[in-house]
Amino acid sequence: MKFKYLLHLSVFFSLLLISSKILSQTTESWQASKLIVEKLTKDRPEFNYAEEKVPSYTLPDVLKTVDGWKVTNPDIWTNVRRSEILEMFRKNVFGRVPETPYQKNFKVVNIDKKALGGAATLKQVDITITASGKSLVIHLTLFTPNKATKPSPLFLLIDNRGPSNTDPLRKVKSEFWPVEEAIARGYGMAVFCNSDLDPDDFDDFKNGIHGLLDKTPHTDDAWGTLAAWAWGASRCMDYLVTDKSIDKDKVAVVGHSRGGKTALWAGAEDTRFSMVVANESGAGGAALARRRFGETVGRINSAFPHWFCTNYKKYSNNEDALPVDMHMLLALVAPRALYVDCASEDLWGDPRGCYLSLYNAVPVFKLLGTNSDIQETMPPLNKQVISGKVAFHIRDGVHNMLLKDWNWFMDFADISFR
Ligand code: GTR
Repeated sequence: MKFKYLLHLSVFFSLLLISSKILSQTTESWQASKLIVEKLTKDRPEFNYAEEKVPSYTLPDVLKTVDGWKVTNPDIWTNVRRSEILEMFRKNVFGRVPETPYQKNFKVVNIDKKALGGAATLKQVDITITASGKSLVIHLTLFTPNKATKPSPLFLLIDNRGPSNTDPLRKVKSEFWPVEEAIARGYGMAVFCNSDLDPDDFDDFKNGIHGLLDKTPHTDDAWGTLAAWAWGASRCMDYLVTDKSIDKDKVAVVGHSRGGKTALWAGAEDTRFSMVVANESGAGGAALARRRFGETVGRINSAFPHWFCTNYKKYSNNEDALPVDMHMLLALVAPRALYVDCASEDLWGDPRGCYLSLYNAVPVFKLLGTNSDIQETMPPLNKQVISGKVAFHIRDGVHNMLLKDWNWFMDFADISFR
């Protein structure tokens, strides 16, 4: 009897503990788990995962021109400051697109008007780029909802994971590109593979689009691989604006991790994208470089020497010398819609650095009249924050892009594209 009573009591207290833990996760500002910090620090002691070890830093003022003028109205932003910042990112971070002329051709190579059991139309479009006597094909796959009575809003994914995640025949389904769910919610879904533009390896810029467009010698501000992928997103957009089933004013560019960095740069360079979704984009994406938390400028430059322009290497272990930080990249999306999100176990990608970057970009969204305002403290785990044209969440779990994330992106698009 006494034993049974004690058993009940212990079950009761365990339940209480679990529910209070769940409650605190859903109501308290997110904090990195101590266990994960310890584990990651042990695995990679040369990198910092501890908040208290973040060095003090000063961010460049996003709303002050190079000549020291305060940006007090949308005109000064649009006509002066935005171009200054874009130029600094071209010169120092992602690199400049060469001005080599090229031809472009679209060819719809397959149409299935009864895809997904009749719910969608599938189109496969070859976008051929020709220059210097060579050509390259970007294979764009596109689903649009058949029940639509007007052109559909659309998500264009930059696929950095390979075609098994984006099967046009839908035999293999992946949460990374949840076409069925998006179609059911009235969204078109398009995808292209980043490697169509440029294989993800360092070969001194010979292969991919570099082989067609690059001038020699490869200058210190010439584009790297991320900029080449972003350029590919724009060539897909060139086709999308011609397709009557798509609302060209409601196209979101989406990317995960290295694809997230790319999506941000695509949105900065090409204002036809009316929304940018940067999923766990980390270093070289949304995360503030000056925090040196998780992946650093030095590490990304040595592990992926082809991603950025050569000038970016000057800032390896020298972050304070950067004339920009990543809040300024996010600001380049304003006043269009911007979604930044992170995963709680992905400390390599510095979730807090991504959030603070968004927080420090918000003054530009505000200046441009988008009614955006977010707190400096991070929201709780799994709690989406939407304010005007900016949105954020930190999802529980590891580095990935899941249906849960996509549902939040679509919730934001439902409001933003209304
Ligand atoms: C990592 C890299 C990150 C991120 C990631 C990914 O190895 O350090 O910056 O881009 O790859 O793309 O999955």
